[in-house]
Amino acid sequence: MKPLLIALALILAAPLPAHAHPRDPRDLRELAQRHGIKVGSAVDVAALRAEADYRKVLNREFNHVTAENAMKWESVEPQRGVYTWADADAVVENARRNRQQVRGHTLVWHNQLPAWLTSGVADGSIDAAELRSILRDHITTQVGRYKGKIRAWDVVNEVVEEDGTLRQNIWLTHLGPGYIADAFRWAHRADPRAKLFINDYNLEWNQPKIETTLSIVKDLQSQGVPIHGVGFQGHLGIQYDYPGDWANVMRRFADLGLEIAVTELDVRMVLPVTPDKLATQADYYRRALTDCVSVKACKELTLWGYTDRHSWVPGWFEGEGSACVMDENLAPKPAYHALLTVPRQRR
Ligand code: 9MR
Repeated sequence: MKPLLIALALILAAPLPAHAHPRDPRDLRELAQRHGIKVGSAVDVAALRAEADYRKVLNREFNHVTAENAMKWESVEPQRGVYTWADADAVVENARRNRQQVRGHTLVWHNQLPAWLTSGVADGSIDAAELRSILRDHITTQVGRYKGKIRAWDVVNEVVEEDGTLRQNIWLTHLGPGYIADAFRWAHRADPRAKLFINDYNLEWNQPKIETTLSIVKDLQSQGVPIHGVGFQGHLGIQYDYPGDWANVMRRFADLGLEIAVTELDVRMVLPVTPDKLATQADYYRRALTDCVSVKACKELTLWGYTDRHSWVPGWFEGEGSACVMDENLAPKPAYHALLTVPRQRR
């Protein structure tokens, strides 16, 4: 044989490394397809309306979306009885046109409540009985409005403190711990097909929070309350260790029959950005997706925004930023490419 042919034969005969895929996905939609999961992003409605490039990349890359702020109570009912659905509708309508499923965020939370509600509770003009009916109406109205259009709802958000006690919010204080079960029941009544989630941050690693959240889920299940999933927000930072036990934590919830979602993934860093930090960040993103796809019940991984042009991080953590997979110009960062290389798992 001619040397050239020998070389060719050798190349063709060489086995692919075990993890190799014929071709890595081209974008996040293809990545979602490879793994059989949804890959989502939080949506900034102002950007969705005003920025054609933001809109184009959002709709190209993602098959799932969450309104970053537009479905929160202060956004949808800024004055009592005055509903402002335009922004939330815009997210849902854009999703429909672009074959994206939607996570509803969020029905019961302690933040971004309208002032009429918090001040009414504070000055005593809204008593406990009225507060309970206000919450029921809110859930019924909002879930009912989007019936059939929201795949999954974050029904309760951040209801456990870091020390594992129930969060002292207006709901616990005035309605008692039963507000959690009530919220799930009301949401289920308004849209029986929507998947109903409990959602929290630091649940990736915080032991007291994990144990309490597990016992909330078991308690709800034992009462026959419809709860279908747990959301791990996944707000990570490279200055902290990666939560190495995360996949095991996911499995503990999956063992209760819950669907798992990573609902708000981002990986911040202390500025300035360096190539080393970007490489570490890429590794954190890669590991988060790897953890999700190693657990059969993990069906969604959503980024809390996909571009550093619109990220909550710089406004909340002084001196930190660059938490997303694309930069301000929507250029993919190493983290974006790292996600694309995660091999498919048999699960
Ligand atoms: O990203 C959201 C930011 O624009 C808001 O100002 C902030 C107000 O509380 O909420 C941010 O989103 C939060 C989410 O709703 C719940 N988990 C934590 C997120 C980051 O703070």
